[in-house]
Amino acid sequence: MGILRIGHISIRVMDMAAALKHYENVLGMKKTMEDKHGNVYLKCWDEWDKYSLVLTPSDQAGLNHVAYKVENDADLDDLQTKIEAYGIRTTVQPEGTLPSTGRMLQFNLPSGHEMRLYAMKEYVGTEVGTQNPDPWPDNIKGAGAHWLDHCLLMCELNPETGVNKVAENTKFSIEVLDFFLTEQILVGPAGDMQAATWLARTTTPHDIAFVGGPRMGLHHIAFFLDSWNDILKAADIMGKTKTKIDVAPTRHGITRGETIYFFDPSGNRNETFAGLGYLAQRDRPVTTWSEDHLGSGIFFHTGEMVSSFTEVYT
Ligand code: M3P
Ligand code: FE
Repeated sequence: MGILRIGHISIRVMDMAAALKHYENVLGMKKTMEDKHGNVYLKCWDEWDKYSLVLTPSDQAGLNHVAYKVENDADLDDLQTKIEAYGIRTTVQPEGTLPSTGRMLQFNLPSGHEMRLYAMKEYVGTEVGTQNPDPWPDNIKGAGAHWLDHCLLMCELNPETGVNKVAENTKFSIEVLDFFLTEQILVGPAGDMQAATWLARTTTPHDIAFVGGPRMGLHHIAFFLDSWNDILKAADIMGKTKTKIDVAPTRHGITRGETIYFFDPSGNRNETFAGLGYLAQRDRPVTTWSEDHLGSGIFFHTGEMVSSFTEVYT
């Protein structure tokens, strides 16, 4: 079957204690493990595998890698063949390279971002279990995020030189990783340059997204909340905890998601994303946003881009 869903994100943080406090108290994640190198592993209450976020100590913020879970171990061999045939080198990291995790197929997207695929991660169960479960656990902290939802990677885009890593990543993700395109922003004189794309493997509007910018980087990691009311409550928590908000609660035209953007203490951008804007079916026609409607695509209410939003990232 290939890729199932996003599995985890590994990011760098500059102050582990502050980062942990943020992901526990603002997002509501729980620490499940720490390794001998000081890397900290966390999960959300509604997730069943051991971790979805790895924090690694560093003197600089940013992305180490993003990992997606495949259905069967043999998918890793199939995908390795396909990725190599496309002209991208891969390596296989043996089981245990990351704790509680099986072997990982490692490669770089055309944009340079490191991606890993794995089939096995230790099952620990959700906070409510599987036997006559409550709808939510009693010990929810902060926003009580359900799960890691998606990531958005900034990819080099330079119309002058013709470098467009958004388009390259999109082509690779569709042709080799079997993602499907749900939405795109097309810009340029002919309106045919992919400046941003949203792609899915599951039935949510996106499991990964690529946006063009001056350099590659991590734009944000997003965590799922149920409803607009949960978004309001999450913003209340950010106010109470003096969390730096980038964009206060609003709605995306693209994906129809309800959103807040904010930063962890190291400056990694987070998003709380609510509402399954629509059921993303494989045969759904691709939604296109033109350059003159870009602002509405990103922030539907104001229809205006916020410059810091695309200029600041790790
Ligand atoms: C989302 C989303 C950008 C658009 C972001 C959209 C960075 O984060 O979840 O749909 O331009
Ligand atoms: Fe997002």
